Amino acid sequence: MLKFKVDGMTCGRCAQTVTKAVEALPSVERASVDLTAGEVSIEGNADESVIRKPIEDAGYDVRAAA
Ligand SMILES: [Cu+2]
Repeated sequence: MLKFKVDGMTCGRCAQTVTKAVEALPSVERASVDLTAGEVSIEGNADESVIRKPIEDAGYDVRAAA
């Protein structure tokens, strides 16, 4: 499992947007957002470079792998 710190997620709608954006990747089985921690957890074998783009395209900042 991969975890990323993502900036800018403030509510359930943000969480849903990020989850959907990441789950649209074929290499991602499941994504979940922890709003309190500002983290996105990803199951699957996607790597960081692939995950980054859809999250940033959705308007959020990927800070680092958590
Ligand atoms: Cu929001």
